[in-house]
Amino acid sequence: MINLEERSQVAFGKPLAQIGDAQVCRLLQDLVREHCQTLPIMEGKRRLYYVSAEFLIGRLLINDLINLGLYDEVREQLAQAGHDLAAVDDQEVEPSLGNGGLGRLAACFMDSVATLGLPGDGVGLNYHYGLFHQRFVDNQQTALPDEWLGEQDCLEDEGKSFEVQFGDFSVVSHLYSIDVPGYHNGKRNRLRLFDLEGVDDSLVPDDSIDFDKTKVAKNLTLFLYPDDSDEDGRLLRVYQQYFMVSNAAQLIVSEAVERGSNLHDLPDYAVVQINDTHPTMIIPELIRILTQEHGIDFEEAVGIVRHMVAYTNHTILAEALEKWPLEYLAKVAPKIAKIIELLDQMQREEHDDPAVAIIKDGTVHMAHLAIHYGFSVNGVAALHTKILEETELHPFYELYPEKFSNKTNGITFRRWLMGCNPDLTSLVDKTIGTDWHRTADLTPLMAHVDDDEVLDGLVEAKGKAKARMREFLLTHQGVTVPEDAIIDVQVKRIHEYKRQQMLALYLIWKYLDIKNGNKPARPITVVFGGKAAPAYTIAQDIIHLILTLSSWIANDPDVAPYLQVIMIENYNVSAAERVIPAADISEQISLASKEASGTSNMKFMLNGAVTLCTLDGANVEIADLVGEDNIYTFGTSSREVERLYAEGAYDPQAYYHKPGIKLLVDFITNPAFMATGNEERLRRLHDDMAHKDWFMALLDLEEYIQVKERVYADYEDRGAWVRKALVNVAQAGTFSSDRTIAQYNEDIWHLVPQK
Ligand code: HBZ
Repeated sequence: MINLEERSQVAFGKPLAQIGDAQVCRLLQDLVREHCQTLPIMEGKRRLYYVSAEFLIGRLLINDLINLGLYDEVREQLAQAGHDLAAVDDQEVEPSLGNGGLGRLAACFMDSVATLGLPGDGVGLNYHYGLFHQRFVDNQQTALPDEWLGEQDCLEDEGKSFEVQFGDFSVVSHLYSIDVPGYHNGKRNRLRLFDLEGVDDSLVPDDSIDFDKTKVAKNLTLFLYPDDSDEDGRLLRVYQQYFMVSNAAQLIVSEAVERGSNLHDLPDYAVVQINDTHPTMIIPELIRILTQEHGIDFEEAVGIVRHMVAYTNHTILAEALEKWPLEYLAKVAPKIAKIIELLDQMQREEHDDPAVAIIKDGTVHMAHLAIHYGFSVNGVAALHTKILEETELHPFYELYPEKFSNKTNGITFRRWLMGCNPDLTSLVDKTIGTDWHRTADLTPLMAHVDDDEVLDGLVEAKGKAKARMREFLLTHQGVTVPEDAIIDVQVKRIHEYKRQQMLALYLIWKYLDIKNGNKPARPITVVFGGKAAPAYTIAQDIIHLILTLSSWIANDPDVAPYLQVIMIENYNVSAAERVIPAADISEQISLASKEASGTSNMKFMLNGAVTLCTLDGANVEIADLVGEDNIYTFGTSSREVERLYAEGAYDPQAYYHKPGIKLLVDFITNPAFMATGNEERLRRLHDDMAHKDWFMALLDLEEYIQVKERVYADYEDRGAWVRKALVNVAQAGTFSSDRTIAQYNEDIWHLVPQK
């Protein structure tokens, strides 16, 4: 059917065997685009619009080949011509449209929505320089513009534009889209990204992400999450959010009208899922359009919108719950500010509880707006939803119990097993057949947990994945990982609640233990990866500690042969696809109650890593599924953590002064160590840990050290370990995003799947 040889001749006048990886990549991108264009767009009277500030989609090529059913054939034809698909894939520049878990979740969801044949698109912004490109200089993070767009041609011009009216000026948008083909179903949806007409890339210097934040009419779609540590930055975020939702709302209304809506029946035509609070202003914006542009009266418009918008909460951290001064909204979008005031008044007439007010002291609580005027609120793991209902959002739960539900997150197995781990995929296929490609049911593997052939196969597949990771780390940043090393990984955004600093303290302990002559049975390689928000000082300090420790250990000949610390530079989806398949240990060590779900925990499990975790987020569900023999759990319970916060009862000093802990924390400021790093950063981090430790790393540290030692020891019982790994793979099916999306559709969206 496909003939890459011929395509190579036509495009480059050379046989396939004689063109380079970059040219092969171009051939395949053209192939994928042609195939996508022949697929009809999913149809349906009622459509989903999944509105999100982020879509962390990763490279597209392999996922698209899999979904289009071209993967095996392409791989074979390439192999015959001496090309390796993974090397070709490395030529693709990864789009930079997301930041962390929330953005990656949106990408997995788009894949699953298309795969289940549901008519629904993602709607967001086309950031020219994305989040930022992370570089390490002097063991510190520097942030550079991520110039992904220049080298991309995955964007299709939809030829649509809308005007967006701000308080003092107006701008025009332009709509682009990226195809999202369903898995083997011959249909597609789209990720639809609005850009700013007249956006000015020249505002951004080559070597930094500082730019003039006041030139709003030219900078709106330059960066995701521009620095909000000053007022210009915060205002810019509000401008961006309004630009996003005004475009989304205009798109939704115009498409509904095209499909026959008279707007009084708009909820029969569209459902809007808002990914966290960033798109909340779509509520007043839809009301504005219905009332001011289509003459529907205010109360009816409110009623219409109330049946359209559903909100997903991704965090209980107070500082991440968006609140904007009403005066910002009044400046950016005065009509929207007015409507929010009216909605606030209406709400106050119904309930006079200040805890559920939308506007308090001149500040707009975006989540409150979303809950009162949306029809659905969901958390992203069972524990998280329970905390929302019982604690964080309890007053709302009392008012509207019927709006609340849990939708435990999931991941697409197309990318996170079939795409990134070909050897494990073929082992699973050989062992249980290929039904799981559709159903995600891997439990038939449970019949093989004592089957030596399968267990040996798993060891072999892990070995090959490790070889690919070693190759990646060597070319990406010139580090050599020992062949027989145990691979222990914590990759995620850098945040105090995720407690990368606790793993760093363990590493200090291990370093000292090895110095004292206790040599591990085999080399240990601990891999970190993640970006820190440029304005988040302590997170930058944590990166600096990790990088300084990494060099310190590498330069100590007594320890280096046994312990290695690597921090991946510019950790992104592509790096995740290399590292996760290779992991033996999955570090999920957030302070219990703080990680809403986590999704890398699911990816690691699916790829046969064993989880070392606190009982937080979806870890709780993983532990229930695999059973206590196949997971390592530790740490203070979420209930106890909540009590400590409520009573102000945690005193880090009490832990810091324990001799075993003080030794580790003080290592950070010992003069010899500090001389190899940045004194200011290390002192600040030391003092923060000793005196504040807001996320209680010291509280769980001793138990963490004990459990980690047990994990490494257990790893040496290779038979028992590999069995654990297989149980983890076998039980991962629950975490398919196809399951999650089926639940969203069943309980919230009610879309009719296309046959
Ligand atoms: O969403 C993450 C949660 O931390 C994680 O536990 C969960 O698995 C994942 C998917 O549900 N949350 C985020 O990634 N949140 C953000 O990145 C964020 C960014 C800017 C904000 C607020 C949140 O203003």
